[in-house]
Amino acid sequence: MKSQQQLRDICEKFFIYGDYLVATPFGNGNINDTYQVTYDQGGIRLHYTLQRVNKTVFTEPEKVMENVDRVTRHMLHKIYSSNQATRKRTIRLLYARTGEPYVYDDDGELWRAYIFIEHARTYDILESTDHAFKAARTFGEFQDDMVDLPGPRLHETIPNFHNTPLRLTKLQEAIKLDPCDRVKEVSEEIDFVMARSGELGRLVELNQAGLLPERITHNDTKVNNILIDDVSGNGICVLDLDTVMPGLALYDFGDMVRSGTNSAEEDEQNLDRVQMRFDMFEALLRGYLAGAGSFLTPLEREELPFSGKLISMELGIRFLTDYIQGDTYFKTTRTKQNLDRCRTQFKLAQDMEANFGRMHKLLKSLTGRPRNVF
Ligand code: GN1
Ligand code: MG
Repeated sequence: MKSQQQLRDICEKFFIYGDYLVATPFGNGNINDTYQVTYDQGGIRLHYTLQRVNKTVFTEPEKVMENVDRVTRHMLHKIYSSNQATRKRTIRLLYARTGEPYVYDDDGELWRAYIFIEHARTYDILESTDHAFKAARTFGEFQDDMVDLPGPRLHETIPNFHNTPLRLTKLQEAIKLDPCDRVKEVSEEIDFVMARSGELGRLVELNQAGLLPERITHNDTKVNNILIDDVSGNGICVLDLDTVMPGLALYDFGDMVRSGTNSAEEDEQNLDRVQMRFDMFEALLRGYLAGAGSFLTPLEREELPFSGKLISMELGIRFLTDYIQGDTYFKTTRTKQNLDRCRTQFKLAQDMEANFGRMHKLLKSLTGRPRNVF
């Protein structure tokens, strides 16, 4: 944890008008450290977001920042060229005295700062179907905005991030090593994964076969990565752009379904509370098609229901691997938190299996009709 003096020193490296007052921890991301910083400018309090990029997870943080800089500038350009009232604000990086959109602290850690967007917040659990629709539409619009991002290809900030079969291989390696003697506690979870191992490669294989296109995707479309306007309830912009890179659109939709249909917290311990909410699925599907419908191919549409289950399995596998390895990747605040997180994901995957036919029926009813559906 950094002291106020250290945080102030970091902030001073950026061009920020006024006097530093205080920095307070902000949000509940699993990877980076985030602060809200308050400045006094001529008697008025202004806020900024300050973030330390986790260099264990992002081993080439300058490449992350090059991507984020290009993507945020492109989003700004889209706002200028669009007249939609819901899209007046977006995240904007501050530039440092060096001219770069980041600074380094004395420990060699990379920090960035954003202008803070006021009267807006994020939600861990979707509160209404209207909220779900708007969140998914905002993610869909983001993908749509990225369709014409000028080249070159973005950096892969975490290679193979959504390569689900490789995530399975990593789990199997962790099971073999069993460094913390935890494998004996998780045999049920391992069986659950192995019973579904045959379908984990489905989207990656379709991509390799040239049937699913690579796009620029967000790759972390948890619903709390959408900023919602306090007054209108509209999605303002997407947050957490570290993993924006080449990827498959379906993993983005899947992660919305995984996080947005969940009736409980991601680390809920009482699994009876964890349910896949079908009404939220419907709203997410409608919202996503409203934002991204113009470019999705027929096969991408067809695989939308499967994508939610696939990424619930993938993330469950990642949480399980981290638990077996001794909780070294995802931040934890209590023991077994990663195991609880894994179990919620598998419960959701199971619910989605049970609802698969219904999801497809809904999809057909929405995409089967030629026009004015969304
Ligand atoms: C991490 O930082 P955060 O909480 O937005 C993770 C995602 C997971 C998510 C699960 C770079 O995202 O992949 O889906 O936790 N990000 C990275 O809550 O691994
Ligand atoms: Mg986040």
